[in-house]
Amino acid sequence: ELSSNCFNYGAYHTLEAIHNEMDNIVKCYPHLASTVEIGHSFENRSMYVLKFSTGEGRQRPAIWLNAGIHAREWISPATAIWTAKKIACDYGKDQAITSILKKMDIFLLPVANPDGYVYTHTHNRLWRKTRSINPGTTCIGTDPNRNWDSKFGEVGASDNPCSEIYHGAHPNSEMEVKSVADFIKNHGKFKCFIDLHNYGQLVMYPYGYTTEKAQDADELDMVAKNTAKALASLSGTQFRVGPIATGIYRASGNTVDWAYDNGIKYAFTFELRDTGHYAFTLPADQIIPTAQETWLGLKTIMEYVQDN
Ligand code: ING
Ligand code: ZN
Repeated sequence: ELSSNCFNYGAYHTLEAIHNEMDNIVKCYPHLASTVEIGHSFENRSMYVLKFSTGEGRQRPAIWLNAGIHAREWISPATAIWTAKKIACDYGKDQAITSILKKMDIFLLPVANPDGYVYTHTHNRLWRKTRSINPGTTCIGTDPNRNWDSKFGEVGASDNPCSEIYHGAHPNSEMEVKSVADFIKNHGKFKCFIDLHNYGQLVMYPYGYTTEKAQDADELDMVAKNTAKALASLSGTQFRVGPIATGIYRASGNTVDWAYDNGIKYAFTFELRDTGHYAFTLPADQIIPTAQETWLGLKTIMEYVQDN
């Protein structure tokens, strides 16, 4: 409906504009979408989630779509908010998403690191971490993709607060990470977790903390290959597929390793466009093409998950 029409999905937006558009989507699709505030950031901003559900009352199995955990990766929240609108518009029209939402709920967190995201708009476009204070140093922030309670503080994370991959004082030291972890644990029925980053054009699955094969690696690899095929089908964008540790580098305490080790078998990380030319400052004219191809990949995973 009309209230949503003025949001330009082909532009990058402030946190406030994204949260506002989430409210607009709920207003337009009140029987499908609602918002949930799962917590607050270090600087007291809302951890604001869109929930898509067609089931009344009882808790369905669910999918978590995570975006914007790294502040500078603007294509991730932009893809996420486009995806939210797509889910809302296509429900009841597109067979795949309609059938997914008959069985499962979808939770989407467009900006998982709101303080960092705001900082990239106001101070430093290439900020990555949270904005929490580290006692004993002037260096600010923790890498929220090293702060999860899964092989915390091991390989591919730093104990130096000044590092871009600082793992934080302890697992879940970042309120942003703890909010998501607590929500998912309390819910108890998440079957799928997808974390959106850029850049690199990769579809990856656990583990990041070790080069040893995950128990479900063969199945996850098959799903990831089908996902990459779907992603490429729109305009030929090529995605490589593999476990995190060998696909990119080893990284402990990361989001999807935590999800996988907590019983969420279908745990994937996408590195969206590009392969390094524009890198984190992907031009806005690539937002919609990126979101459109990513949607085909996301649907591939979600359709597989609903049947398994
Ligand atoms: N890359 C990821 C990073 O956190 C990654 C790679 C993804 C590591 C998933 C572990 C798990 O370093 C970017 N671009 O952030
Ligand atoms: Zn990232």
